[in-house]
Parts: sequence; C-alpha cells; structure tokens
Amino acid sequence: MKQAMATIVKPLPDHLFRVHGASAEMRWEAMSGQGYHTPNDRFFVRNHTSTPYIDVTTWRLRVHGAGVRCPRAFSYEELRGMPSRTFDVAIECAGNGRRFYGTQQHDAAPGTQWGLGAIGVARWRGVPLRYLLHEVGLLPEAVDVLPTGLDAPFEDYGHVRRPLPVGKAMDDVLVAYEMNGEPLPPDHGFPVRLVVPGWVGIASIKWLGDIEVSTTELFSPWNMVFYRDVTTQPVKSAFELAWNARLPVAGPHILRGRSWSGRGRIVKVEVSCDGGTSWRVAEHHGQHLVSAWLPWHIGWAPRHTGEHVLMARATDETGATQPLTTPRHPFGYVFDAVVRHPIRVVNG
Ligand SMILES: Nc1nc2c(c(=O)[nH]1)N[C@H]1C(S)=C(S)[C@@H](COP(=O)(O)O)O[C@H]1N2
Ligand SMILES: [Mo]
Repeated sequence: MKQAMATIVKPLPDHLFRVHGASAEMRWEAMSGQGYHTPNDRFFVRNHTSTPYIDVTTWRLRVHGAGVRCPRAFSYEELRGMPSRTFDVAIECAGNGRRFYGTQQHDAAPGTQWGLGAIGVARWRGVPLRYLLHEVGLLPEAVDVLPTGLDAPFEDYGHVRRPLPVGKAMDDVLVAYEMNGEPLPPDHGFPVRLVVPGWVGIASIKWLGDIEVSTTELFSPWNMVFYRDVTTQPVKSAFELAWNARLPVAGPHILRGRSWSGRGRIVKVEVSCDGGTSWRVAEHHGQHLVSAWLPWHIGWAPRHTGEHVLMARATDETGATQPLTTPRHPFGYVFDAVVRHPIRVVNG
C-alpha cells in the first residue's frame, strides 16, 4: 500500500468534496445557493501526481517548434501585459459520471469512481493562444500544438501533455492566469493553464511550461492511450442536492440543477420526480452559454414520504438528448445517461 500524500494544496472539507486519491470531486449540494460560477474553494481537482510549487519570478512559457518562425519564452509579467480576454467556460473530466456505469448499468468501468462532481464553471481570464501563436510567427505548415505541464512526470509516461490541432488552438483556447477574478490557485494551474472550451478536461493542461508547434501530427500517452478518441464532452445534468438528500414532505419545493454539453447550448431540460414515469419541462433564465452550463429549476410538491428518484434529462442544440442508458466505454469516459438521484421525503 502506498502512503497517503497531500497532493492538493487547498483545504478539502468534507461538506464540499469527496476525495479520490490525488483528486477531489465537488459535492453537488455545494453549488446550492451559489451564482453562475463554481467558487474556487469548491472547484474539483484532478491531479495525475501532485500540485507543484512554481516560482513565478523564474517561470517562463516557451513557445517553439518547427511550426513557428521565431521561438520565444514569455515571462508572467509579459503575459499579463498582453491584451486579454475573459470567458465563462466549463472544465469537466472525461471520466465524470464513471461511477454510474457500475451503479446504474451493472458494468463498472475501472478508474476514479467520480459521481457528477468532476465539473466546474469559472470565469477565466488570460491571453488567447491565437495571440501567442501570432507573436511567434505561426507558419502555414503548422499541424499540432503540444502543451506540457510542469508537474512531476506521471509514472513512466513523462510530463502530462496532450496535442491539440492547430485549428482548435487558433479558435477559442485561452492561456489563462486568472480564475474567478483571482490569480490561478496552485491546484488549478498557477501560474498559467490552458482552457480548452468544450473539450475533455485533460486538454486544459495546468502548470503550463512549454508549447511545441509541429509540422507533423504529434502523439502523447494522453491522446494515444488515455482519453484516446475522446475530444468533446457529451450532455449531462445534475441536481444541486446531496446524494440521499432529505426533503420535508411539507412543500412545495424548488428543485435546482444545471445542465451542460461540450457540443453546444442546452435548449431543453426535463425533470422527473417519479423515477421516469412522468416528465415536466424545467424553467430557466436563459443563460445559454455555449461553453458552460444552464442553471434551471422546477417546482415540486411531494405527496407522500419515503424514497423518491429524481431524474433530469437535457437536450443540446445539436439535438442530442441524454439517453436512459449509454453504451459501455472501456475506460468509463463520456457517461451521458440520465442519472437516478435518490432522495428521501420525510415528515416535518
Ligand atoms: N499538467 C497537468 N494538467 C492537467 C492535469 C494534470 O494532472 N497535470 N489533469 C488534467 C485533467 S485529467 C483534468 S480533468 C483537468 C482538471 O482541472 P482542475 O484540476 O483545475 O479541475 O486538468 C487537466 N490538466
Ligand atoms: Mo480528467
């Protein structure tokens, strides 16, 4: 047995997080009463090894490779002096919801048994990657962009890194140094991370130190072994309620939740409070951000005490609706089926 190590710097109080080894999942009840964004103190953490300490005075971001005319290293001050953009973007682990392959479909997938809490939405500020690539003279023959993290190498696979095609890199990717108005916290990539809208969380490399631009297709264990063939995130929904939450029978209640998709805006959310027998359309205030989530709510007056199953099912603008069951995935990625959320209605 390995010794438990403190691999995450921020406090992980039990009412906000469920800890899984070197990673920590947000409890969904921690979003209850919160605004649009996930506060930094409760944003999930997925670390392959440990949060590193990085000295920002000597830190540099090297941008180089056969695909650029003038390779260059940027200091933190230089990056902060460049024109910046601010975006509301979700980061979600590809394995979010993996636990339900086992608990709902009786076909457990190996890996971190995340519930639905491996997602968060933050307001990220930084320099569009496109601006940096212009600065170094991106060549027309550039093909891939390979960002590498400065955290310790993972097992025998080297530093965490995953290539992006140059088309995505030039589109909406951010080299972020701020999260919800604060400098990036250590666990979320200080001093600088990538934020890659709509794509699996592994694309958003933390503790960025190096970006190679190639003129041939690039490979790394993180696109050839782990997360192979997984690019965008599917549609999902969650209630802002504890698992096995207790609700008094004296209602009515307003049930709240959020739905999201890496492939486009959410256009509809339906909720069932009777285990899928009947469905009603949830209400929302129209915050249909393309790369984040849609908060919604629905009234409910339970008629009797006892166990109930809540379900939420969203549809995105591509027409994709959450199914009741989803095909098995060998690594437990892209779980998009409707989650059966148990609650207990009690007297009082
Ligand atoms: N350098 C580095 N970047 C990384 C990781 C990592 O372990 N090292 N984990 C990735 C994975 S799998 C996910 S889901 C997201 C999680 O981001 P967060 O910890 O800020 O929530 O970061 C990604 N970027
Ligand atoms: Mo992840």
